[in-house]
Amino acid sequence: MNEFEQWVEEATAAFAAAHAPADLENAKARFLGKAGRVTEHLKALGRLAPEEKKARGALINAAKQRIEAALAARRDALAQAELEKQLAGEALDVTLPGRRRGEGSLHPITRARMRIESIFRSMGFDVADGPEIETDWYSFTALNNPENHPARSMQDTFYVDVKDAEGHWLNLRPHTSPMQIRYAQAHARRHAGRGTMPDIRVIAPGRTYRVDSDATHSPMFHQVEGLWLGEQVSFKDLKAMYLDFIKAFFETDDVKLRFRPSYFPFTEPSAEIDIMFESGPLEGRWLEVSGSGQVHPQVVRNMGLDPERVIGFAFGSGIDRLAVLRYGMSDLRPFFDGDVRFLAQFA
Ligand code: 2NL
Repeated sequence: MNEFEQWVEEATAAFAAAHAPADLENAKARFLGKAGRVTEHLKALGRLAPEEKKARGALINAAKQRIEAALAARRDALAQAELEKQLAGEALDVTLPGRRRGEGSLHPITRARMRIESIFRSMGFDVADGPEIETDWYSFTALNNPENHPARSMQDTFYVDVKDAEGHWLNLRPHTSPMQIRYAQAHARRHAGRGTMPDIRVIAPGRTYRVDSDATHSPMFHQVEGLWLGEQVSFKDLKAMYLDFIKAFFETDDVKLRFRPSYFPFTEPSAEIDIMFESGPLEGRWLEVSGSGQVHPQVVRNMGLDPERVIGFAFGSGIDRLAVLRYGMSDLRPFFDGDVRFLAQFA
């Protein structure tokens, strides 16, 4: 191996040993830089005779070109390696499954309420809405509750630290009846002074509050009340209508209904409504599902209507209780615990 081949060999080895661009530039300087080996020898040519200078110069230049070619090849190799490293770091595995966002769902009580609303709408009932913080008159007086009735006590009803125009504490409505009183009043005003008035057919679903808390009572619960008033509305309408509702809600015709005498200040006579399934998991047991009764004449009067002309019934059922029965639960508390593992089962 001659002197020049030796240079090329050494330079190629030095370039191969460089793994970073800076190392490569240092290696380059040792051969091609101002004080590098090739440059030193080119400078030394000046001291030679013309003949010798030409011959040796050609050999040095040939070696220089080969070293430059080796340098360029190594630069390309390092750049390519760097690019591949970068691409590997950014690689996407397009076969991985996507990250799903949970979709959420309606609360089972909301679903039960919406079911109840659509069943009653299909039977010609309107759906009322109204405030959860009520006045003493709408929650109690309009409903014929005497001044000393226990429902008015702090033991039974939640009060708000604000007084109404008559100087009574506002309350968290203990039933949804106030919405029906407001609805009936508006209906009476709209048809005042006319000979006839269309029947009032309305349900009032929503949150209600009582000082009560155990396996079957929550301080916040949901009620649906219904009201049907007209000139010829009787208990047989209530029985047929309520049985149709139960059949639609529980999706079965295998169910019986019975009335049991009861007492409420706002109805007279009053009755509990029991149902019994004749098949399925709840078969053979009478289940209490609602209070009901013929609306008390004083309550009809408080609605702005004439009890001599208008008669009818009202009922009040617990939405939570209906949902507990429909979903086969033994306890209503899971509805209010907010545990998504329970709630997701209804999605
Ligand atoms: C119960 C009792 C009942 C009513 C609610 C009512 C509403 C108006 C007038 C007359 Cl505006 N009555 N509602 C009537 C009877 C019973 O509910 O213990 N429900 C769970």
